[in-house]
Order: sequence, then C-alpha cells, then structure tokens
Amino acid sequence: PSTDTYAQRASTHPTPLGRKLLTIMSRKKTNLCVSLDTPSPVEILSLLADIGPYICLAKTHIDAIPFTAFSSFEDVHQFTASLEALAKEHDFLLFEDRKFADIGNTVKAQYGSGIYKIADWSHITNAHSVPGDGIIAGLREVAEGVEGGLENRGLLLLAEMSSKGTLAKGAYRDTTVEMARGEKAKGWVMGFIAQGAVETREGEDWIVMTPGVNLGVKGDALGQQYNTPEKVVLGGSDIIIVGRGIVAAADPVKEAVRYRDAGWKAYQKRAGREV
Ligand code: UP6
Repeated sequence: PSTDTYAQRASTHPTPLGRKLLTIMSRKKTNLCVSLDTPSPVEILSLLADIGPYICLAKTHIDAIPFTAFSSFEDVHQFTASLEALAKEHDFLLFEDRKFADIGNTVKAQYGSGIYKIADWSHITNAHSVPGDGIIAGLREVAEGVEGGLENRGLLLLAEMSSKGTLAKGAYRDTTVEMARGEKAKGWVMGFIAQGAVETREGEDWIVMTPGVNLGVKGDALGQQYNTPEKVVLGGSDIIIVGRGIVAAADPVKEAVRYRDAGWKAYQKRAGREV
C-alpha cells in the first residue's frame, strides 16, 4: 500500500475528479464516505446537513427511495438539487452507487436519461467490469457531454465486493484493473471499489474505496461482511464507506465523527506520519 499522502496525490492524480477528491480529503482531514441507505429523502438531506463537515463523499442509491416519497418528477429533481447544494456548502462530492452492468449502448441511456438522470448531478458513479470495456466508453460519452465534462465526473470500477461468495475477487479483480488501463478509461476511471490495494504500476494512482466497514458487527443476515476502518486502510484502501454503522445509529453525528477519526488515524499510521 502507498505511503504517499492524499495531499501529494492531489497534485499528481491522473484524473481531474480524483485530484478534486484528494484535495477535499486533505483539506477536511477525512477519508469517510457515508452511504445514505435510508428510504426517506427528507432524512437523507437532514443527515447530510449534520454529517457534511465530516465526510469527503456522500453515496446514494437513489433508485432505492420509494417513489411514494416523491409526489412528482419535479420532486426528484428538487431532491438531487438539494444534494448538490449540500455538497457545495459542506465541500464533499456525490457518488451514486448505480453499479452499471450492461453493454455500452444501454448504460449510456441509463446514466444520462431515465427518471434519475444520474449524470446530471452525481460527480461519481460506478460500473461492473463484467460486460467488458464498452461499459467504460459508453458511460464516458455521457460524462463528456455534461457541464464541465470529465473535470466534474469520474468513474469507479467494481474490482472486489464485500459480500460472501462474490465472484469479484482474485483474477477478476486483476482483470478489472487491467481494463482501467485502456484508452477510454484515461482521465475518466479514477479508481476502484475494492477491499484493499490493487496492482499499481509506475505512473498509476488508483483511488480505492471500500464498503463493508463497521466498528460494531461482523456482518448481516444477507451476506454482508465487515472489516474495521484500520484493517482496510492499512490494507491499502483510501476511502472507507460506512452505511448502517452511521445511518442506523441512535446518534449518527457521533458515529460519523468516530468513523472519521478511526479512518484518519489509520491513514496516518499507513503514511507513517502525522498529517
Ligand atoms: N456495497 C457493499 N459492498 C460492495 C459494494 N457496495 O456493501 O462490495 C454498498 C451497499 C451499501 C453499502 O450497496 O450501500 O455499500 C454498505 O452498507 P452497510 O455499511 O450498511 O453494510
């Protein structure tokens, strides 16, 4: 795992959005991404208003919000506009965890159109590598067409998953990293969802984000498997993704601070210095 600091990497990262994210992380001293897995849009916004100062990234599953929570398409747009306003106010980025998994031509429509128009508001999204690299090219075409283009949009590939029995590990992970070296990935694929460091060659710098992080429990009844912030960060993860550990807690702000502190402490340990 790299001992370079986020601040060093913020000036050299090969993608513009990666540089932006690393800058936020070093400025706010946080490598915490909160996963806002709660069905109420009102609650999501109020959580973010409280937790915003402690995170670098807010992850959503907008298609998991019951449509009855919105009374019109205009409400959906209002919600995403509020997410964007909070991100600006508290200096974090948005990550819609859409996990695209189809051919390039189909994901283009899913990313740019549909009900949620993810490309219009989410800085980061992610994709499975299982269809092959047409998925990277298809999503890129959409990202290049929004305001600011690739200055404002980035993609992560799912190299490894946290769940029991996943096929995304080992050789699959390594082939996924190889896919991110392609021409259409340049300046666009900023890193991976993975459980720890991935193979990194001279001149490469991948931002690794890790879900399946919890300080209280080891897993859930549906195959989720948890590690601690210290374990994943020392193993090469750059950003810890925490869902229920924060959003299902009695005091989410207190837990956000606790995960922020644990993640930052582990990062300093890995860097071998106080930063
Ligand atoms: N997620 C995983 N594991 C993966 C990829 N993504 O858990 O390999 C996502 C889930 C959820 C969040 O979709 O939104 O990360 C984890 O939430 P939790 O902390 O409540 O388990």
